[in-house]
Amino acid sequence: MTETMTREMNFDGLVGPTHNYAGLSRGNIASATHKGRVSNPRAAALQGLTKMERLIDLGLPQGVIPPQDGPRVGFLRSLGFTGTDADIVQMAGSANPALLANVSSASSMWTANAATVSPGADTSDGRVHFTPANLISMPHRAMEHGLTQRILTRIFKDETYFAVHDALPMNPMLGDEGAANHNRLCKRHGDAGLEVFVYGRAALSPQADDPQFPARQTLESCHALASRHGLSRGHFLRQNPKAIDAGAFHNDVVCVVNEDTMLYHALAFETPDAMEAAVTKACEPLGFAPRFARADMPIEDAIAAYVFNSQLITLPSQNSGDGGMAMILPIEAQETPTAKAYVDRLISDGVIKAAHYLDLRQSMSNGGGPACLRLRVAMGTDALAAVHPGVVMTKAKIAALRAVITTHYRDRLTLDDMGDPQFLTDVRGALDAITHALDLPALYDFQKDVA
Ligand code: SUG
Repeated sequence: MTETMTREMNFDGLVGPTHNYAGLSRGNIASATHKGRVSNPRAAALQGLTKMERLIDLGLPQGVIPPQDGPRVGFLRSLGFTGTDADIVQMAGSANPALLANVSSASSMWTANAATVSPGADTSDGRVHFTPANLISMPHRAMEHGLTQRILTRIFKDETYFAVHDALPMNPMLGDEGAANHNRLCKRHGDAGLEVFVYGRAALSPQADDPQFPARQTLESCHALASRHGLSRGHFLRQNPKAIDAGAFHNDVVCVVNEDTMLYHALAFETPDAMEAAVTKACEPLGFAPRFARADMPIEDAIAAYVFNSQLITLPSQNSGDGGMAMILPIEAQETPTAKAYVDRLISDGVIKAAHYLDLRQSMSNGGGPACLRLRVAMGTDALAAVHPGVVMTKAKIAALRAVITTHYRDRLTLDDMGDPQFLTDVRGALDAITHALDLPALYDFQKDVA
């Protein structure tokens, strides 16, 4: 029997040409703080590509997920706007700039929110299961799941290995933010794991201390995900309302897991000792004990530095197997003394071998760090070979996308620009070039309309 090796592949969201700062996400401090700033979509996308390239250089498989199209003219049409696409964006821009900002967001770049992914080692039919997140808590994000599903179905279309579900119903009881509130503990990526779902509130059993800021993920959605993915082991933890009110709008702002290791802030969960004991017990049947590295730096530092919103990755070793772990962090973590000290301690304690600090400031200013920008998919060799080759990143593809971005993306964008018909033309030119580079023809509705 041939042994298939399982590897984790990160699928990063390519930052879209409409990347802007509209202050759309209540409870996300960076989004609120940078509202109205001039953005630089070109720099944002190039920063993202540099991160993808670093992962390739470290020997990890890397994929990309194309941006969504904005402004979403079809959505505006459904609200009663009529005329040509150019008329519609212009009219929406003068009638309701806030609406236009919402339909123009490039928020699909944060692919940790694209879907919840359960690898085949955990599911009853052995396939990798994906549920696109409905993102119902934020109007600008609730528009993503339809196209997300279309994209995932094109990338993971081989039903021998992959099952792409519909998003959960658009009901506030089922608020779902995807992988940002989902972790997986296992010995090695290919082994059966404990899928840990982290919810902000139980929609049907509200509690007196539920947070003031939106608690986007519900317990009800976590149960539904575990059940439709056919999981043998699921564990459900409540986010600490104090963490949400301090700005941890997703659990991945204060916690990161890779294989048997969990790094987290002391305020991420209500009772950290009880959490560690319960999770350890739940891992017993899997034959390993998780390692925890809890940090008690001020929560404000953790949120400003996004130190837990890092990628914790397993490095390949020269002779197959385990080459230890590394972290991909935002540069803000290096600039925040308490966060830097925590990472240094992880190195000296042997938890990680190396820390890579990257400039992702354009995305960070909207509350999106390294972990937000990627969707993790653990797959065996055969499934990996079935991934749509157009989205598998190589040095050549990085170079091709850099050229597209340098040619087509603006280096300065304001909210007023969203209603400019020339901007719509420019955006569509960029998206055409991207779908060409990724071999994903007729992906967007505007490409289908042109017969
Ligand atoms: O949903 N920001 C995103 C950031 C998502 C981060 N993802 C993870 N933590 N996994 C959000 O709040 C801001 C857009 C704006 O304000 O223009 C925004 O949508």
